Amino acid sequence: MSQVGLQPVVDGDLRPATLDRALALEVVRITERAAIAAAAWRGKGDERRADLAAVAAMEDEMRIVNVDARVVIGEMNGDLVYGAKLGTGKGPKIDLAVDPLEGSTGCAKNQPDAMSVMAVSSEGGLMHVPECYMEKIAIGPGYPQGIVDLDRSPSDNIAALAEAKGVPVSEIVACVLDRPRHSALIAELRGLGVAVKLLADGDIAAVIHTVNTDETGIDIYLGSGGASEGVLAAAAMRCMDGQMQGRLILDTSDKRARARDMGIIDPDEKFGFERMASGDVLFAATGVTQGSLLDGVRRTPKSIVTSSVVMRSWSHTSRWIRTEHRR
Ligand code: VTB
Repeated sequence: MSQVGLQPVVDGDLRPATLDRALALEVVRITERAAIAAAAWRGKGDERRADLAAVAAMEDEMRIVNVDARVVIGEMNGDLVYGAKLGTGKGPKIDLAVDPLEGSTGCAKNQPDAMSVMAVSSEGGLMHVPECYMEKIAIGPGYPQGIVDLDRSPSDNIAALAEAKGVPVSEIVACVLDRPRHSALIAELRGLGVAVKLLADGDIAAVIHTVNTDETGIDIYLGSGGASEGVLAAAAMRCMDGQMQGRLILDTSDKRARARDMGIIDPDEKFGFERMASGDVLFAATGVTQGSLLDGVRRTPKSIVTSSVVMRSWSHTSRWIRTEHRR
């Protein structure tokens, strides 16, 4: 069922919808299946097997979906690598960004926030990125456009954000991945009096959390994380309101060459989420371990319960889905 020509009900994306909206449920089925497979490896100390289980489940579930899909953001190797073709091949051409197990370390240690993630777009609607880091900045809705920018210092961005929010800098909460490469950033933020929330993993969820500050307490996401996770977060941001920028860290000639092959000519270019996820987009995630965004997979004697979110850029809807799967 195509919706070309229709208008979104509320405050949505006025570009034509090109994805069948029923696909939203298919995508959730896939992340649910991958999350359940990965959950069997929670706390077993084996990231690789947890990841392989999620990949195999995602790939297997895609076999019966009537789409002609190609992976544009995928795994380093295996069935979900860049360029892999998935689906029955009979339906519409779509592009996929997949992270079957975001936070595999957290899954292996049974720590919070591991989840299975997938974004779908019309063909050409998701940016291709090489395996590298991406500098990221994200804030929620309600601020003037461009109030934060990767070209400004963290201090300037925080000052502008605090002023726009009408609070002292000491009331701003910034989320940053807990990595040695962020020590200068964390010191700068703490020097300003910012409350820094350090993450073990999972910057897709952290970017999403900036959109809902009243519930999460998080005002801003800052720092570098995986480029693939950046595109997936951008797909979620396309479906919500908020601001996000990303810039690839192309610190070797090899990465710059691979980026060029993918159409990124200027290695210093900043990308808004609109550029990283420019098509009609769906974003879905299912919790593996208990998390701040989603509950983890829960097993009862009779069923397996999953918790997911699926978002659509065209209508700007976010559906929170609790599914009971009979054993
Ligand atoms: C982040 C985080 C992911 O990778 O993108 C991070 O969100 C970046 O890589 O959950 P480093 O671990 O090298 O910092 C993950 O941790 C997934 O591996």
